[in-house]
Amino acid sequence: MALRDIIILPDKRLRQKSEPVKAVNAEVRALVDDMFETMYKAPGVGLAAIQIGVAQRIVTVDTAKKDEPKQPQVFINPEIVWTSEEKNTYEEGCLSIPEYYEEVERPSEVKVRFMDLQGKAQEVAAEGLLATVLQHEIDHINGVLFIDHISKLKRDRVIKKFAKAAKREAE
Ligand code: K1U
Ligand code: ZN
Repeated sequence: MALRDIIILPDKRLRQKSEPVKAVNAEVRALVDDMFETMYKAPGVGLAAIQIGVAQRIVTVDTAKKDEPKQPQVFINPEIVWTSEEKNTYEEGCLSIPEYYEEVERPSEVKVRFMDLQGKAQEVAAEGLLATVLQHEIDHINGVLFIDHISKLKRDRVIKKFAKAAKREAE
């Protein structure tokens, strides 16, 4: 296992659409191990492969609370196949936009089709935090960030702040 660097806004790779995984092989399993190590270390409740610079449609999630046993979940080529009419607002964060949190409204329930680590097709019905995190991560593999769901004023402000920080670091 290896800890990977998480890429940060304004890195252009975050706007890239990830490619479907063709076969679940040893390379994919090793990448998933690295993703969990990186996600737990951050710490985060989710991670998309593109956040460590790998443009493959792979997502890891663990929404277990601190006092609960770990509940690692892997979603390969995840696809939202149903969303509820009912909406839910959650204060989201993003490991690629550190220390910025904002309320985002999304469908409160989703059904997601995906492939598991055995390459078997699966479907999950998610609600609560899992539904929010899955939508956030599936956005990542489509090059969409949670700030795309907030007002333009707030989005422009945060993009400017991170662009300035990146410029300062490059100097
Ligand atoms: O994809 C990511 O950037 C990870 C992100 C996922 C997420 C969080 C909240 C709502 C939607 C999606 C994070 O995990 S940010 C860190 C975080 O929320 C957290 C960290 C430790 C404990 C609990 C939450
Ligand atoms: Zn994120």
